[in-house]
Amino acid sequence: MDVTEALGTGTVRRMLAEQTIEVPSWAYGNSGTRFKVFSQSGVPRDPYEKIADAAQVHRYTGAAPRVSLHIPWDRVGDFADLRRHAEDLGVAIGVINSNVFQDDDYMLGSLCHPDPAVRRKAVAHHLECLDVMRATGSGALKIWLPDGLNYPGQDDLRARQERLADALAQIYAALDPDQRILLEYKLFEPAFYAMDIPDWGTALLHCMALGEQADVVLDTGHHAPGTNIEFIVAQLLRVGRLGAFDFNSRFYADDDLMVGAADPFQLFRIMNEIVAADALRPGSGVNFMLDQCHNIEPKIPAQIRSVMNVQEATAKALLVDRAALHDAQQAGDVLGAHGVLMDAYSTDVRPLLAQVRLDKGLDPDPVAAFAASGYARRAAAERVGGGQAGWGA
Ligand code: PSV
Ligand code: MN
Repeated sequence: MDVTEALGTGTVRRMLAEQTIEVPSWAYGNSGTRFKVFSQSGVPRDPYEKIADAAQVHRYTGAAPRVSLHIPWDRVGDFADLRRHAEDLGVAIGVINSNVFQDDDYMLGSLCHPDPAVRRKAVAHHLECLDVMRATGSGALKIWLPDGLNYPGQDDLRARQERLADALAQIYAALDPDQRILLEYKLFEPAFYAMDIPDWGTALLHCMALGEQADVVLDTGHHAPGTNIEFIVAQLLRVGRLGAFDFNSRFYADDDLMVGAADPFQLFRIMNEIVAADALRPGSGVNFMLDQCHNIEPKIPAQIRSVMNVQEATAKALLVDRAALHDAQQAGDVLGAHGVLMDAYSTDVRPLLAQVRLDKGLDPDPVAAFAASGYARRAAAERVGGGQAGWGA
């Protein structure tokens, strides 16, 4: 489709203007691989400064009004105060992430651990996270577990599923009516023989057993190479259980590289399923989140770039001529149908998104506007001793 034509279509512009993307607090601290954590100047020294950095992403994109927290990395004395700080900066606290992967007690797992005392400790941590949600106004608890096995025979695969179901049910029973659980899966790492929630099917089975307040999180990095992720998106949307995305890049296989940098076509295919199922609308129940840390690139611009990459994929998905696609599909016109998708994907949507930003009173080029603001220079001068994002890597 011609972009000038799309510029004229109010619906596309409105949907782009309304789209929001949640950023993670852990994107702004130093991070690295297990070989080296590189230090950058000006990184935040505490959760307040992480939120200040996240607010910059929203300030220049107008599309990132929420920040996810990770507990205990973002533990503060007064969460209501942290909430006020966020609101003063124009953002809200988003999803609360539990963390049961950094305590010696969890070496053999957390909610699946063979020792009931360790499982009780892990459940209690999740109940603490529910209190953090109450204090911060967050609506969702995201659970990702490091649980799994490195060796066949190390523990009983089926018994671990029973322990998991039981522990999740205890957490679920403590939810308020307006709180929900987002359950994340990951094929590998830190365990490499069997993860206890390795795939969307396992996550979905547990969510279905729990009830309506539990949905699946799809982290784009957590699959085998070549996995058709948009199929999983379509399937979870069909049954109303796609709760959120953790967007990042499969090149790293986890939460580090910018989404869409490695495979913008895959991101387009994912967003195409979202648009086709009318799941882009605010209120559809799908939270579009970034789960990234940036090892070698400057962090705030990398988050801005990631937000823009999601927006570009979304704009292209909105430009798909759905009627023409349907007609071609019905007629069995294989190449015609494929061509409709590729036409949208090949459209340069940057002028359209520049216009959406201008409509909001923003600079059409968020990366340049942030660079010109001098924020990074000031942070480097003022913040001495900023820390790691959270883990030793
Ligand atoms: C695990 O790899 C994960 O994707 C989970 O979402 C964690 O909370 C996050 O990364 C930590 O960065
Ligand atoms: Mn994730």
